[in-house]
Order: sequence, then structure tokens, then C-alpha cells
Amino acid sequence: MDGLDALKAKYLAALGSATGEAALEEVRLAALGKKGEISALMSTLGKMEPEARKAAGAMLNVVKDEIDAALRAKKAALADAALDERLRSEWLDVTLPGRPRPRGTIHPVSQVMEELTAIFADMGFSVAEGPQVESDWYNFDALNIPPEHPARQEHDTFFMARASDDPRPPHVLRTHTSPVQIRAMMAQGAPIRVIAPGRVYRMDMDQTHAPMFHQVEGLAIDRDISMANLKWTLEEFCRAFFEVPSVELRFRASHFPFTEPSAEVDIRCSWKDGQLKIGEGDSWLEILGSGMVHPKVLASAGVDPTQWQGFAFGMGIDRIAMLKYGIPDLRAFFDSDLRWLRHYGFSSLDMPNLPGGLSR
Ligand code: 2U9
Repeated sequence: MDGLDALKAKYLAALGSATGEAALEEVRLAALGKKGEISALMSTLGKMEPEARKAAGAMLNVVKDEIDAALRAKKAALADAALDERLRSEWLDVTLPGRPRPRGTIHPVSQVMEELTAIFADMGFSVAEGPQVESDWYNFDALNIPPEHPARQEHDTFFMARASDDPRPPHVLRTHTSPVQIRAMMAQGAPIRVIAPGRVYRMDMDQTHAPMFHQVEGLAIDRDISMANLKWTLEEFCRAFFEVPSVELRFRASHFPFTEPSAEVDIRCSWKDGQLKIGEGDSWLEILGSGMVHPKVLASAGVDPTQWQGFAFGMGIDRIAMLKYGIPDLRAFFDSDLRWLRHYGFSSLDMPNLPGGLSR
């Protein structure tokens, strides 16, 4: 039976040095498996004399039980070690302070774009976008501004470079977002209700003008849209945007090549101690331009002016942002001064929407 002791010692040593499930399984198969050493010894019992068989069988069973117990113990120890390791590696200090709020802020122009998008979306307008480098046809001709029209000069246009022997007219940095509505009408036809917010470019720079600024234009075309619909739409917009219970608008006759009739729109306001109040007072503030889309413009965009009509308007986003949030100098808008951005910026976690409130 020295052989049995050696066998037992061999397997207990193998178990002692096993480091994982696979090694344990190997030892189990070699010792206790159907083709393992213990099973092989068991199968020799049949040929023994009854007395010897009894003694040898009992000893074999003891060794088998000992190896089996050692296997189970080792298995449990490995599982414990694995759990300890997981607990160590996944340890988490739940008493640590929460993450700080983001330090970046939303620029007032982005905030106002979100606000006006929410307001016009609620009135059934979708948002259209288009290229900032335009052909002169989309920027001027399609909007009833032919080459000799004085409005071409008034727009202080930035022209893109062309080869000196290229006879085609140069492309331009769009001077308004109107080409976006031309493209939208050409793509989807009438009826249509869109707003086009975005960057526009004019060669101009002082306290109230920057060479790049932001506009939003709106367009509503249907069979019987009138100035009355324009007035209601703009009043609703101003009331929602300035977050006041009521507003009063004044339409002054004006002229734009792309609308007929045209009107500049003022809003009733007061200035008290340098502070602007919208909706009350004895002053008027010009906030936008508007009118009924010129039949020639509809025709340029492939919309039949004998069947369809509608209004358009345009306003400066930077300007209405300054008015709403009391920002004095337009030039600071694009300086990227962190102190300015922290002062006038908005939390990135507060998305403007009508039910939740536009600005907080
Ligand atoms: C199409 C047809 C008509 C857009 C319009 C104005 C009047 C207007 C200015 C406001 C201040 C530009 O930012 S600003 O300098 N805009 O006065 N814009 S009507 O009319 C359109 C646009 C597109 C197809």
C-alpha cells in the first residue's frame, strides 16, 4: 500500500500547485475520472481474493475520498481568491464628491438659435440649412436683385477668388440666408414653412456690425397666406421670445427687392435707467424686416406665383440676443473672452423648450 500513499501524495501535490479551474479538472480526470488511476486500481479488485479485496477496496475508497475532498477544498479556495480579486479591482469610493458641472458655456447666439427654433417649430416651421459660399444667382438674381441693382452694392459682399481668365461671375459669401429658402422651395415646392438660421457675411465693422453675423429668416408659402398671418406669426414669436405676456408691433412701409409689399417692424418698448423693457412704454425699437414674397422670387424658385403666395421675414440673431440678454457690444460676441463667455453664457444642461421655459 506504499503505492497508494505515493499516489495520494502525488495528487495532493498536483492540487496544491493548481492555479485555475482547468488545472483542477485535469487532476480530477487523471485521479478520479473513468480512465483515471483510482478507477484503474478499482477495476483490479475483482481479480483479488475476497479478504484482500475488502481491505484494498476500503483503502482505495479512503484515498479516493481524500482526493475528492482536497479537490473541493481547492475549488472553493480558488473561487474565494477570484472573488477577493474582483472586489479589490472593482472597489469604488461611494463617498467621493459628484462630478463638477461642465465649465464650458453655451454662447448667447447658440442659445437664441435654440430658443427661436423651439418657438417656430411649435408654429409648424421646419429648419433649413444651406451653403455659406453661394453662387451670385442664389444670393442675388433669384431674389430679384439683378447685377445692376443698387442692393448688390449695399450688401458689401465678400467675393471668392476666381482665376483671372475665368469669365464666370465669382461665388460670394452669402450676404443673407435667403438663398437657403430658394433652395428649399426648389427642393420641396409649395406649400412650405421654413426658417433658415445661420451665418451671413458683409464687409462691415463697428459697434453694431461685424463682418460675420447671424440671421434667421422665415418663409411661409400657401394658397392664401396674407400680411395678417405675418403679423400674427411675428407677434407670437416676439411674445414667446421676449417672455412677456403681450407685445405690440408697428409695421412701417419699406422696400426690399425680394418682398412686395415690404415692411420694417418695430416693437413697443421702454428704456428705464438704461434698462430695456419690451411690451410696454412709449418707445419703438426696430427688430426685423418682412413682407409678401415677390412673385418674381417665387417664379425663380419654380413656384407658380398665380397659385401660391406667402410672407417672408428676416432678423439679426446677434441683435435680438443683445436686446434680450442686455449685452452692450456686438464685437465682444466673437472675441472668445472666457470671462465674457462665463458671464453671458448659458448652462449646457438647460435646453430651451416651450414647456420647460426658454431661458433660466
Ligand atoms: C425669400 C424671399 C424673401 C427675407 C427678408 C428682410 C425682409 C430683412 C434684414 C433684417 C435685419 C436682414 O439681418 S438683417 O440685416 N432682413 O429686412 N429679410 S424680408 O425675405 C425673403 C427671403 C427669402 C425666398
